[in-house]
Amino acid sequence: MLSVSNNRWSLWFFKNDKSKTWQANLRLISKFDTVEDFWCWNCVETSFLEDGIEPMWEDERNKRGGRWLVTLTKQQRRLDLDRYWLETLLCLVGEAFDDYSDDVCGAVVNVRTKGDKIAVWTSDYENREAITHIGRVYKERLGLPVKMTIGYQSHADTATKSGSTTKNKFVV
Ligand code: MGP
Repeated sequence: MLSVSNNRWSLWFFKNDKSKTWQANLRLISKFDTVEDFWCWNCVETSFLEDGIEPMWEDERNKRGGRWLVTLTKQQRRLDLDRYWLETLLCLVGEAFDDYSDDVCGAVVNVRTKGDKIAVWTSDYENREAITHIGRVYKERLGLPVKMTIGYQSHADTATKSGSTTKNKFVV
């Protein structure tokens, strides 16, 4: 739910885990001064990372990691961006990736004139099993067509790329 107090909005998520108390299942996702902030129209980048992880390649949890990258066409900003970003956040807070949720460091949205991007960052580009599971679940949760592929790239490759694209380590 979105709640408001003192003109600040808070986004809360409720995870239905019967083994926990109702209050323990309620999680504060984030606070925003305006609802527009949440939808990121006024900013160029929004990151949603686990507490203690900074949204940069250099962070200890990211430096051997990489990202599942979803690239959007210009038309998709209007059609899909909000929906994809919300679904991405719900995947993270709801630990949608089962036993591999611990590998997930966070998610980042980049709003760019050349085409927006949404990515899920994970901590180790050598964890093939975790990465492919996360990629498959993520693709399904976004409702991407089976024939559309998404790629996983290591941050090391992204940081040292020379051209405009980074080679994929995995594809689903
Ligand atoms: P970007 O903002 O992730 O993508 O990186 P953008 O703007 O779409 O550009 P493109 O390169 O994908 O076409 C833009 C630039 O910001 C990078 O080339 C880096 O110089 C810098 N940068 C981005 N990130 C995520 C990092 C980071 O984690 N660490 C450092 N040091 N620089 C970064």
